[in-house]
Amino acid sequence: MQIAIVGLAGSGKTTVFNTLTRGHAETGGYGGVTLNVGVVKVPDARLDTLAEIFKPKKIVHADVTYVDLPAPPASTEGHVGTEELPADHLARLRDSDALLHVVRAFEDPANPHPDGSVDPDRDIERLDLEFMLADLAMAERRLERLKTSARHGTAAEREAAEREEVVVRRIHEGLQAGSPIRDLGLDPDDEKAIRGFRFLTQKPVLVLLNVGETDLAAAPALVDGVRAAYDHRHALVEALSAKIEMELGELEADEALVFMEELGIAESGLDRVIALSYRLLGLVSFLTAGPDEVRAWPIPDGSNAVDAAAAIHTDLAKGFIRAETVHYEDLVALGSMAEARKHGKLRSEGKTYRVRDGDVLEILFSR
Ligand SMILES: Nc1nc2c(ncn2[C@@H]2O[C@H](COP(=O)(O)OP(=O)(O)OP(=O)(O)O)[C@@H](O)[C@H]2O)c(=O)[nH]1
Ligand SMILES: [Mg+2]
Repeated sequence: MQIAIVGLAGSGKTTVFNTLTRGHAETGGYGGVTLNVGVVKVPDARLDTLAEIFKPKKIVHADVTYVDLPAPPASTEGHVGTEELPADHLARLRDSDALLHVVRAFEDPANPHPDGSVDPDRDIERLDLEFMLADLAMAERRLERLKTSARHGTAAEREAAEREEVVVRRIHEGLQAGSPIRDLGLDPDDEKAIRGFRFLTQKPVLVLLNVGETDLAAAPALVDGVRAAYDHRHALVEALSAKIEMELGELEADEALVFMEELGIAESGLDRVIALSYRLLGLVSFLTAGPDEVRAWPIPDGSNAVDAAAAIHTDLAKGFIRAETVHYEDLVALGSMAEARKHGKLRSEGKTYRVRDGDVLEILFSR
């Protein structure tokens, strides 16, 4: 699973990327052009608790890949800025499963906003518009081509083309009226018909307001205001001080606590952002635990026991017999698999069992 960090130039994308990945990519060159890629472990305290019970050789977290992309050039008459990104950048953007939209909300006289003022609502709208223009151009080209393909091919091909045309036309109309695709409430069949286009405004988005280090106290009110104005589906709004988080990440744990106390902040916002982006991807984690490893496995919410088995290995899905299942809370309360079984908390579930976040599974299968 991959999340693209997007935003206008100088909004703090690379600082956020460094914070998430504990990396040291170069920041501050206004209008950066490099692409940064990093893998982030999803924090999960349950793994540590399970490790105390199972004493495994290793602990494996779920992970998410973050891609830090340069801002797209602004569109002009006849030019769609986003489409003029280098091909590999555009491919990364289209291939991402969700967007982390970084918005400048920090004041810094030494580093003034190029538009003369800090205005998150304006900046959000500007990048959203760029992505809507990119999707609109794609939809227009597609409709043009469908005009011919709807007249050719077999009956089944013509029917598929007609169905696709209905969806693309709806998207086109929505975009022209200023609605991102994520707002249209497309059903799964519609989504399947347009999956190949990897539209940008269809991806779920987490808007991250990058607030100044001295403005943290005002952040909740700012978030509320932006949320109220940003009334979209599959969209979350949060705030973070990227600069503080980056500095915190470079400190030892005890030093970090002192620094946080000085700043008057109770918790690091970083784990929250990672957890939120995980949720944004529609993922939940099931867990496996044994003497070799304790591990979190990401699966789409709604997956069944065979999907979970397949996430581990295709052989487990092919030869699936049943999934011995206990919920994390029950396992920890009872202290061992044997106790969980004794108390009737260890259940045998079949193929169609819908796996819940925090289920500890042991897949039984035949070779
Ligand atoms: N004061 C302050 N400065 C920040 C904050 N976040 C980022 N900056 C500064 O803003 C400048 C731009 O940050 P970057 O992280 O490079 O922004 P970017 O979006 O990656 O920029 P480009 O890649 O050039 O578009 C750098 O000088 C950062 O140090 C913040 O929370 N407070
Ligand atoms: Mg950058």
